[in-house]
Amino acid sequence: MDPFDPTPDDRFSFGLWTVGNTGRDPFGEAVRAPLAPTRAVAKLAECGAWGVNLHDNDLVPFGASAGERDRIVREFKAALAEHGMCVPMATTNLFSHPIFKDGAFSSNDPKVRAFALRKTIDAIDLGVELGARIYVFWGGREGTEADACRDPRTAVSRTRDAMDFLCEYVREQRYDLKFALEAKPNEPRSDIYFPTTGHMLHFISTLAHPEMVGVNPEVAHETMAGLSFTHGVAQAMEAGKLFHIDLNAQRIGRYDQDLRFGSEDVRQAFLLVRLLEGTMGTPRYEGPRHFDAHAYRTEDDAGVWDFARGCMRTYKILKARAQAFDADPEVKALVADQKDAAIDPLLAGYTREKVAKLRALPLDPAAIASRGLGYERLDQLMMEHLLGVR
Ligand code: GCO
Ligand code: MN
Ligand code: MN
Repeated sequence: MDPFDPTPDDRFSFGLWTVGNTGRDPFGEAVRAPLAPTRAVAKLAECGAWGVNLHDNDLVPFGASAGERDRIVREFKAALAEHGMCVPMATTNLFSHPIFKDGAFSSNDPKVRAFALRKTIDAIDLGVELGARIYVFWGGREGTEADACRDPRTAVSRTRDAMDFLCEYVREQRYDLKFALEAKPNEPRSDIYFPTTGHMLHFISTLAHPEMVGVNPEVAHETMAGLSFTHGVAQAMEAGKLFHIDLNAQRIGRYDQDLRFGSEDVRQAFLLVRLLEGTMGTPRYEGPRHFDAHAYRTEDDAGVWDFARGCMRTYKILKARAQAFDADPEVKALVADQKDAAIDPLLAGYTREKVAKLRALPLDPAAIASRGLGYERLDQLMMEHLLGVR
């Protein structure tokens, strides 16, 4: 077997909306036929994926009757069982229907907010019925063009009300479910509230049940904001808040491209996989590796599965490259932790005595500053591992 072929142990997942993307964009019609959810399950399993995620309406069309819903869910569950696939994550579509044209939880209209809350409660029930343990919130329409329409603080507090309400619902139902908040700076709105993972991390600390809520950072979204995705993910991991992740690729300064994982900015993709896999000897991310991306509009059905296989293969290739990089003795020497038994204890845990000791340390700024750090060599070693010559 090819070592880069995905297996269920890799915990790779795709949204129904990703492989099901029909290629519609603001300038053109669909280029691919809609993909039946049951076929998505079969094909993803065949490609080596482990899980499939969904919005409520990816599976059950908006406005379906209770009978229709039950039939669709029954058939979907049968497909999951037949192909050994699971549903690790579920979410709500709070952006497609015109009722959400000015947001869902942040809308000025209490009727819209009520509808959004009710729709999410039903979608949580659906997700839990399918076995989901993570519930994602992406507020695509929660933003503005005409920014005078509301005090942005109101958007924050209304979102908090909704999150607190829904956390209580989950607790009361005794569901084993955690929430993961997904930030995005813009698109489809001119500005979306909570534009980055950092904004989300702080917001979580203001909730009634912060322990139930983490983040779902997306490569494309943080990159659109011009930020280092790896740094954002690292901060979430350090805070114990990386509950889920949306992997794809994106070039800075563009619309949300949702490209095949690793197909742009291979360095960032490498550093991200290195972080998630803990190849530096650091704690590993144990959650699903979810791809929120889609095939180019140039592709037919076969191209969709090339896309899906490509996401997973690139992840595994980068993982192998990261392992080799961190096992390289020259790299190890360059990144080795510097230890100083006399100084290290002075740097944490404030006491008045430590201030005196810090003042008394013989530190020669010019001598310290004159030392080169070898980062040119380090970065070149990374390039050589990445390019496969080392
Ligand atoms: C986007 C988002 C979405 C969300 C999805 C799940 O930019 O369209 O990334 O794909 O991830 O709605 O919440
Ligand atoms: Mn996105
Ligand atoms: Mn996403």
